[in-house]
Amino acid sequence: VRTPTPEDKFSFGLWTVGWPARDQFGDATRPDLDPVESVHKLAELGASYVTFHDDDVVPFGSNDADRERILERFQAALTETGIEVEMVTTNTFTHPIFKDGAFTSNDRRVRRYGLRKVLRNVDLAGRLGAKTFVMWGGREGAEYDSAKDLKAAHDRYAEGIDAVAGYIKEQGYDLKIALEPKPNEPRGDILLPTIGHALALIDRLDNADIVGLNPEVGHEQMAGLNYTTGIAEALWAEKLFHIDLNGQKSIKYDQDLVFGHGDLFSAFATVDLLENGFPSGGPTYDGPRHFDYKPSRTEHLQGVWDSAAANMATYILLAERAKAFREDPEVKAAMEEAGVFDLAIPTMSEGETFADLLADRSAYEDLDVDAVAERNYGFVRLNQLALEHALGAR
Ligand code: GLT
Ligand code: MN
Ligand code: MN
Ligand code: MN
Repeated sequence: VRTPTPEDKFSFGLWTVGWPARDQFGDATRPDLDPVESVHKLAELGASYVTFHDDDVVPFGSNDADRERILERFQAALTETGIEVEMVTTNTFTHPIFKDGAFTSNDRRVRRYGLRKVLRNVDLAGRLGAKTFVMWGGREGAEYDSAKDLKAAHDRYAEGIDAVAGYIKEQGYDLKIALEPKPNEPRGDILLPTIGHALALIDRLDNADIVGLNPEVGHEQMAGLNYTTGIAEALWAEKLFHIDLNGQKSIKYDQDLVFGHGDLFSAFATVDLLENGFPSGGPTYDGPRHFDYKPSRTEHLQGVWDSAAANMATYILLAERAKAFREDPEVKAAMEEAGVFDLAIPTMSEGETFADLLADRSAYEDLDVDAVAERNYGFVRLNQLALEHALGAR
């Protein structure tokens, strides 16, 4: 596999490689990593960007002087390596104050504290030149349906997001918000569980223009959904502001595996869409290829860096295979036969009235329904061509 270049736009959350592998059932299996060391190591491996939560770099509760000193040292590492911060996010889930959520906690004191913590980090995002501000509301939810006024919860969620967006505009930052859906874990049920739910809420915001999505592969798959279809809808709605790539094997706890180490063939389709776009054109994603995974608990530091490199290698391989797939004349012919390009033709002609449609006997009265029904679409053959390309057999 070739080595990554800046054109690949690879990006890593500092909380990914920095996870000391403490889980629900067991203690940490690795030492804490110094974010400065992570920046250097990721730069060596070929990444171009890092992302982080406030608390990943500056320990929760640090005073202003300590915070400034830590940030200056961190910024020196960025300058030294050329690594840029493309996205910043806020941790509103670890400290016990957030046990009932931040923007949707039943306790107004928590909501106001959460908003302040987020705004503080929006300022940091502005200072570091980040383009995206991710909001993953992992604690915004409940275990019990009786625990929340769910109408009020959606009001408060929308209020909080609109407030952050309004602040960004007031300060004049070149920053967009990307909401990250997840169906459950750590809460029993999380608000905005999927891409579709989040899109529906965004539509009703006052500041919808700067609010979009950061969909994560595993989070959609935890809900049994197709990630590629999900990000396709976000692209179509011009709301795919950022992505979290990783791996997940079916509906179970959030695995955060290396990209491609879950549903590999689905990962192929995702990369094909990201790299090559829709078959008949349309909005494309040209933002960072951001990995949000966890190096497995069995791995020590060598395994951390091996797994970071594995995300990028897998993406590069799939991008090469997806390019070959789209360029193959046999594939183009199979897509043609399958009607893939015909779907881009509007169903009613330009300027056609309902009267015209109703008068078109060929569309209904004279249509040989049984003959049309006999069409062979050839989707299986097309899928096999995709699989053979994905496996490098063509
Ligand atoms: C947390 C979560 C991730 C999100 C991070 C951004 S926080 O690690 O599990 O999926 O992307 O807030
Ligand atoms: Mn996850
Ligand atoms: Mn995660
Ligand atoms: Mn994520």
